[in-house]
Amino acid sequence: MEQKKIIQWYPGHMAKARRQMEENLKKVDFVIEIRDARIPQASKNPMLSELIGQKPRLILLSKKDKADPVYTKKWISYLESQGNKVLALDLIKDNYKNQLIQASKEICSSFIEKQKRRGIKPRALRAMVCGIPNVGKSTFINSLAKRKAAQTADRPGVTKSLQWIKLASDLELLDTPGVLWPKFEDTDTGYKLALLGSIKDEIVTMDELALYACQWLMEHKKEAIENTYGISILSTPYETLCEIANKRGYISKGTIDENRLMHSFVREIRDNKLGAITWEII
Ligand SMILES: Nc1nc2c(ncn2[C@@H]2O[C@H](COP(=O)(O)OP(=O)(O)OP(=O)(O)O)[C@@H](O)[C@H]2O)c(=O)[nH]1
Ligand SMILES: [Mg+2]
Repeated sequence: MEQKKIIQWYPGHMAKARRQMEENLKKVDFVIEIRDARIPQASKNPMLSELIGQKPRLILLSKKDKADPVYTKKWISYLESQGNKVLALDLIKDNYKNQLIQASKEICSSFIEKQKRRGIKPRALRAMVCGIPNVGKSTFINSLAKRKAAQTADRPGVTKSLQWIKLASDLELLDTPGVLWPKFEDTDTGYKLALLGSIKDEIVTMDELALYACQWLMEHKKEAIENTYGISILSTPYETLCEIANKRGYISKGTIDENRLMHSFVREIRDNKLGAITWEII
């Protein structure tokens, strides 16, 4: 395997996204931070804590259906032990509106109490959704809004009015999610983000991803490979992948069709053909 490289990717609109996020944050009582349940640490938004300051935060672990349930439990306990309110969800299939309203009231309880003490009728709580690319922000908003929430046009000179989605008399969501980028603290984080789709495929090659994923699975979950492909792992990721190619018949003109092999291995991981896997062991 070639030398691991550090993945560097800082899109130009990051500063703009941050500014927008700061503006929107002023208008909400709390933040719903979506992370991918398969990589709860790597899919974290490093700037968020600094940006939200003292505002309460609800961590939503998305794609629960694609993560290993044993590790999802462990991650929830860990994040809760750090003082967070956490929900793990399948954002597509679960019906989570009531759970969400309940959790929102819990994390904003002191604010609600304060208003009551002052004799003010508590107004609807306001939240904004944020997270790194591809974690499920739009899926979440659209499913709660029961419609395709309006996408704000990115045209210069147009003042965008904020749109709110009323979920109940006591909870409103800002319909534009905040996107911030993950921090590639180390090479592993970058590979995991790319493997699960939060970094564009052009940044890392399929060969790199397949080799990385195969090595990780050989170290942490070899049965996923062995059971899925009906092979025994070999001593290196490349040899193991070649074994898969032979088994699958990814052969072209007498040699292994590496392109097909690497692409299909990564696609099958993304499609959960190797089972529900959490790529961060806790
Ligand atoms: N299986 C599964 N897929 C999900 C879940 N949530 C979202 N997805 C899928 O993940 C992909 C990304 O979802 P989006 O809602 O577009 O993510 P996003 O955070 O809005 O992404 P950006 O707009 O690129 O920042 C889509 O293909 C969704 O269908 C989930 O809980 N389970
Ligand atoms: Mg989106």
